[in-house]
Amino acid sequence: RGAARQAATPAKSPAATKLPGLSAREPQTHFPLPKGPSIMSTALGTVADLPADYYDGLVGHNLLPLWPSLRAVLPYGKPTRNTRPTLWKYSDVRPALLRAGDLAPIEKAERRVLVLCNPGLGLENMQATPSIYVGLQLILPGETAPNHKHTPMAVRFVIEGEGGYTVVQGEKLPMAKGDLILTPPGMWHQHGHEGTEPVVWLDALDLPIVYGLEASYCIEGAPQSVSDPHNASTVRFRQGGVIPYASLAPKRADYPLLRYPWKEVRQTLSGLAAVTPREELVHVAYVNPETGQECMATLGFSAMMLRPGEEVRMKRRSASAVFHVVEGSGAATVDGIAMPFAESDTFASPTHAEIRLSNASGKAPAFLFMVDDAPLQRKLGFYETFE
Ligand code: 1HN
Repeated sequence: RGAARQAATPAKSPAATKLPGLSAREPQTHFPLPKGPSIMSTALGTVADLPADYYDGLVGHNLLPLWPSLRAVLPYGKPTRNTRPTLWKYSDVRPALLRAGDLAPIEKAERRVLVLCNPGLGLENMQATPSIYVGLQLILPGETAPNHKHTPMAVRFVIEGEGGYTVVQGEKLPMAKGDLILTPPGMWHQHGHEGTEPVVWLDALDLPIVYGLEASYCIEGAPQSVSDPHNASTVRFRQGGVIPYASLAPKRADYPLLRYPWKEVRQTLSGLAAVTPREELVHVAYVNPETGQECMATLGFSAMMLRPGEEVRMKRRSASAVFHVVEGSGAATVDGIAMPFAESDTFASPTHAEIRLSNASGKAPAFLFMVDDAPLQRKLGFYETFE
């Protein structure tokens, strides 16, 4: 019976196992297929408790019984998490990225990126968390990355170098360290570099979600010309709390602000720190200035300041997250895994994680940028925080 059971395991689709990269993803393996006795099974037991001919007959018709797998897909109390708390040190990534500058000419590569892959999710799936793709992108002086648009949304968070810029729908968005630049779904974007030193930024995309929906694709376009050299962060939304009068009645969900300068965010955090009790996290959210709501539909962006010597426990949340160190050094402990961080390091946290953050310095503040999937979870109706 046991041998028959093994043979009855549904065959993997040949296409799914042969293609490299994201295509190697095998949806069947996202939860364990019933193979034998398992504490995950319901009271009715496992596949081994079924007559072999019955099980084989089901599989032959592309059917499976739910009850042996129910606990696996719907565990009690807390979701199953394969995402591992993972730290990517900039001191490891940077030299490899600079070497890619030689190995991968931008004309051929389109985007020169090293992807931060969570080992718990399978490196080939290019997921930092189940919903969040993160890569570090290098552009060298004089280079341009061609114009395209796609269904996943993207943001850039600048790590180093001056003179880089992105053009989004004709609006030229200069990039300085710590600036957040939005590339909403379906909007044309291309990158350029007018400076003299390498420019590196972090890309965060909802690619795993959109790819999982089998809805990820792009369209190439002719180079954009800059129609708006004044990006909205310097003109229409120069200052938080004061917006163009016409924005009081926004007509539709839109993206009025595509660039959030770090200079302003850092000042805001420093101001907020002065009035935030010691045990509370100094934390701001990037929002749409017209609606006051999250600026993108799926992923959320926020920034936090760890005051000198500060050690905080974050409220446990149902969202997964990626943290990037803008300034300072310290340590993160995620579900008991300690990850000492320095400037420009990046780390991932699974859903429902216990997160502690500490600033190693007693003199200087530390600043972190965070990407999470709380906006999507809220829309799906299950976002939670726990005491
Ligand atoms: C993309 O369009 C960019 O525009 C970077 O710079 C990384 C990763 C996957 C899919 C599209 C970019 C990307 C990407």
